[in-house]
Amino acid sequence: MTEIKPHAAHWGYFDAVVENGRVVAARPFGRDPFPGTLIEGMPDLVHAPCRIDRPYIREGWLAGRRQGVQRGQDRFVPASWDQVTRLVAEEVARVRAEHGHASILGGSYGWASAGRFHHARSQLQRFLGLGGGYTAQVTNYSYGAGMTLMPHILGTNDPVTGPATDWRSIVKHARLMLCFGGLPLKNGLVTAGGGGAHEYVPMMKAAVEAGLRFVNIGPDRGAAADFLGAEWVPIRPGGDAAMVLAMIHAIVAAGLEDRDFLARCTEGWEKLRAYVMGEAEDGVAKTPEWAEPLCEIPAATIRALALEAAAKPTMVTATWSVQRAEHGEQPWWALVGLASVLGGIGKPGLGIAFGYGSINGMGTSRRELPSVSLPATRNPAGAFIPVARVTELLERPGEVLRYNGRDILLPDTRLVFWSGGNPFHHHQDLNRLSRALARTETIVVSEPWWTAIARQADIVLPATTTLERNDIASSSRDRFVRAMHQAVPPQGMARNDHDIFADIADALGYRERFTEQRDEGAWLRHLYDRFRRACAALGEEVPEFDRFWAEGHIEFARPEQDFVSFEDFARDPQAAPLATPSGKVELYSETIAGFGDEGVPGHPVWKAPREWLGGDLSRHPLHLLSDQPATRLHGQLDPARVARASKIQGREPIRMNPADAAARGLAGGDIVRVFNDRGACLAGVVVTENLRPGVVAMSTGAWWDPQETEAGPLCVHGNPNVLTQDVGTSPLGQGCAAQSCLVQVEAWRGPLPEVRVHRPPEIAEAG
Ligand SMILES: Nc1nc2c(c(=O)[nH]1)N[C@H]1C(S)=C(S)[C@@H](COP(=O)(O)OP(=O)(O)OC[C@H]3O[C@@H](n4cnc5c(=O)[nH]c(N)nc54)[C@H](O)[C@@H]3O)O[C@H]1N2
Ligand SMILES: Nc1nc2c(c(=O)[nH]1)N[C@H]1C(S)=C(S)[C@@H](COP(=O)(O)OP(=O)(O)OC[C@H]3O[C@@H](n4cnc5c(=O)[nH]c(N)nc54)[C@H](O)[C@@H]3O)O[C@H]1N2
Ligand SMILES: [Mo]
Repeated sequence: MTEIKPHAAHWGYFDAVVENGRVVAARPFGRDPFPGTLIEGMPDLVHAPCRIDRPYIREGWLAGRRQGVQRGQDRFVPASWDQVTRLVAEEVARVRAEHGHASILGGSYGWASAGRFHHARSQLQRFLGLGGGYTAQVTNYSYGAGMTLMPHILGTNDPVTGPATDWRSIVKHARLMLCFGGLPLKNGLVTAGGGGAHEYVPMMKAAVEAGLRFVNIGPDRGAAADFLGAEWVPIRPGGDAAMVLAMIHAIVAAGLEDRDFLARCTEGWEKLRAYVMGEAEDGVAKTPEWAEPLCEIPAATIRALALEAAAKPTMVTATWSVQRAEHGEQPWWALVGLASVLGGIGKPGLGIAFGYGSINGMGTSRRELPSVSLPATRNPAGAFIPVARVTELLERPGEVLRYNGRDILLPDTRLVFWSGGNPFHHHQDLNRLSRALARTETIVVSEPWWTAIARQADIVLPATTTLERNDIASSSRDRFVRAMHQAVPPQGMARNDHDIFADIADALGYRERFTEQRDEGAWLRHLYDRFRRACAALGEEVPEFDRFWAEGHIEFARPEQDFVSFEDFARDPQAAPLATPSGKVELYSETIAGFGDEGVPGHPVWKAPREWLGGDLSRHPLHLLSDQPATRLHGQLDPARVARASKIQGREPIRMNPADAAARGLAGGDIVRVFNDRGACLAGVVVTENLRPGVVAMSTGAWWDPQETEAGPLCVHGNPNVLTQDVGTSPLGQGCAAQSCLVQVEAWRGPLPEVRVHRPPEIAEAG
C-alpha cells in the first residue's frame, strides 16, 4: 500500500511516499516553482546504515576515564533508555550541585529540524532552563559579526535577517546591482524552518529581463548564475573593505556623493570622509590606486564601478560570507558607507541589504507575520558566550573574553549537551576543539545519526528524524506553513527529543513543568492556536487546526505593496528615526569608539587580516574558502545520494584554478592532501576557471573522519574545518572567521585510506 504524507525539511517542502513502513521517495511540493534535488535524499536519511539504533555509553566513560581524555577512540557500550535517562539526570544534578548551572554548556548551536515543536535545541534549552539554567551561546555562525555591528549603525538587523527590500522593487527601480560575494543560486535551496517556494531563479530572471546589470565582486565567478550575464570582478578574499573605501574615495573626488542624504540621514560622515580622503589618522588617501595592490582589482575598474554606481540607480549587497572573516565587521560597515554616499537607502529598489545571495526568502514578497514556534524559555543562569568562541570557553575557564564592549567571564564547563547541532561540523580548527573538549567530564548528545559529535559523546541518545513524528514547519522567511505528518514509526529505539528530555526532567522532579501536561498532539494544537491568534491580531485569517492539518499547508497571499527598507526613515529622519544613539545611520559610532578595542575604531577602516593572500605565503600559499555546500545542508544529507554523487573517490571536492593545479602537477580527479599547521584533510581535485588564481574552495559538510598518521591527524574525508582558523572576527563581534585561511595542497601519494564515518563506530559487548 502506498501512502503520501505532507512533510518539510529546511531544504524544501515535499510529500513523503511510504510503502510497507518505509519512506521510498520524496515528491516536490506542488506550489514550489524550483524545488531543487536535495529532497530526493530523504529515504537515504531515514533508513541510513549510520542511524543510531539504541542508546550507547562510551566504554571509557563507564570505566571512569572522563576528564582529560581524547574522545573518539573508545568503543560504545549498548545501554537501555532507563540507564541513560538515570545517568544523565544524575550528571545534571551533580554538576549543578558541585559547580553551578553555568558549568553546563547548553548552547547547542545548530539547525536541527524544520519542525518547530520537535526542534531539538529548543527542547534541550527548555529542559535546561526550567532546571535552573546553563551557559548559552548568542549570535550565530552565519552573520555573528554583522549582527553585532548593525544595531550600532542602523539600529536594526533587518537588512541582514529580513525583511529586506523586495526583489520586485529592485526589478522596477534599480539599474545596477553590486554583489559582493555574488548571488550563489545554491544558497537559495535552503530556508531555516523550511520553505514552500524556492524563488531565487524566477526573481533573478525577472531582473535580467528588466535590464538590471549585475556585477559579481568575488573570488568565484560561479557565484553568479550564467543567465545573470554578470561582470566578474575577481577580488582577492578579504580585500573588500579596501575596495569599498576606494569606491567612496572615487565618488567624493568626483564630487558625486549624495550630500543631501549624508547631511539629513547620517551621523559622522565628516570623520569617515576625512579618513577616506587621507585628511585624518594615517594620512593616507584611500584612492583606487591605494586599494589596487590590496584587493588586486585595477584602480581603473574600481573607479569606473564607483562612478557608474553614482550615476545609476544602484542596489548594493554582500553575502554573509564576506563578514565570516577576520575584521569581518569592516567590509559590511564600509558598504553601509558606500550605500550612504550613493544616497539610495530608503528609496524603492535601491540602498543596501546583506544576503540576497545567502538564503532563500531574502527579498521575496510576503507579509511579515508571526511564525509557529516553541516559545523561548528563560535561562536563569544568565551565562553566555558569543557562539563561535566555544573552544576558548573550554580552554580558558575563569578568564575574560571581550565582546561588544563587555567583559564576559568564561565559566568552568563540566557537562556539555548537544541536540540539533554539530560543532564538529560548524566550528573551526577541529583538532583544537577536540583537545579542548577533553577538559569536560561528560558530553551528552542526542542525534539521529552517528555524526562526528555523536562519536565524540559519552552518552549517546538516539533521536527520531522528522519523518517519525508529527510537527509543523514554519519560517519567518517564507509565506507558507506546513503540516508535517508522521510517515513511519520511530526507527530502532529512537525517541523524540521532547520525550527524552521529559523523562530526564521526570527523574529530576520537574516533568510537569516541562511538558505542561501536553503530549505531541496537544502541543501542536497549542502552538498552532497561539500562531492563529497572533495572525488574527494582524487581521490575517488562518484556518483552525484540523483543517490546516488535513489540507497540509497554508499559503499567505503576496502583499500588493513592495516592501522597501528604511523608507519612512529616509523620507523624514526626524519623524521616523533609527534606533541608533543619533537616530541616523552611524558612519561614525561614538559607542563603538568608546569600547576602545584594538582594531575597531569608530568608523569603518581597512585592516589587513593575519591570513590572506597579501600576507606571508612562504609555506601556505593558497587561500581556502569553505563555502556552503550545493549538495546538502551543512553536515545534514552528507550520507544521502546527492552529496555522495558529488564526491571524488569518496572525498570532498576541492576546486582550484588551472594555474594552481598545473603548478602542482595536478589534474581533475586527483586526490590531494590539503594542509596547514592546524591540520590536514584529503580532497578530490576539480579544476575550474571560475576561481581566481591563488584561491581554492571546499564546501563544508563532509563528515569529519580523523585518522592518525605519522604527520598527525588527517581527515580522510575532506572536512575543511580541520584547516580553518579559530579566531574571532574582532573583539566587537567575535564572529566566526572561517574564510580567513591559508593552506598548501599537494598530491596524495600512497594508499587511499577508507572513509569509515558513514558507518556506525565500533560497538562493545553489552555491559
Ligand atoms: N568553515 C566553515 N564552517 C562553517 C561555515 C562556513 O561558512 N565555513 N558556516 C557556518 C554556518 S553559517 C552554520 S549555520 C553552521 C551550521 O552548523 P550546524 O547547524 O551545527 O550543522 P548541521 O549539520 O545542520 O547540524 C545539525 C545537526 O542536527 C542533527 N539533527 C537534525 N534533526 C535532528 C533532530 O530532530 N534531533 C536531534 N537531536 N538532532 C537532529 C543533524 O543530524 C545535524 O548533525 O556551520 C558553520 N560552519
Ligand atoms: N545549499 C545550501 N544552501 C545554504 C546552506 C547550505 O548548507 N547548503 N547554508 C545556509 C546557511 S546556514 C547560511 S548562513 C547561508 C550562508 O550564505 P553565505 O555565507 O553567503 O554563503 P557562502 O557560500 O559561504 O558564500 C557566498 C559567496 O561569498 C564569497 N566570498 C567568500 N569570501 C569572500 C570575500 O572575502 N570577498 C568576497 N567579495 N566574496 C567572498 C564566496 O566565494 C561565495 O561564493 O547559506 C545558507 N544556504
Ligand atoms: Mo548559517
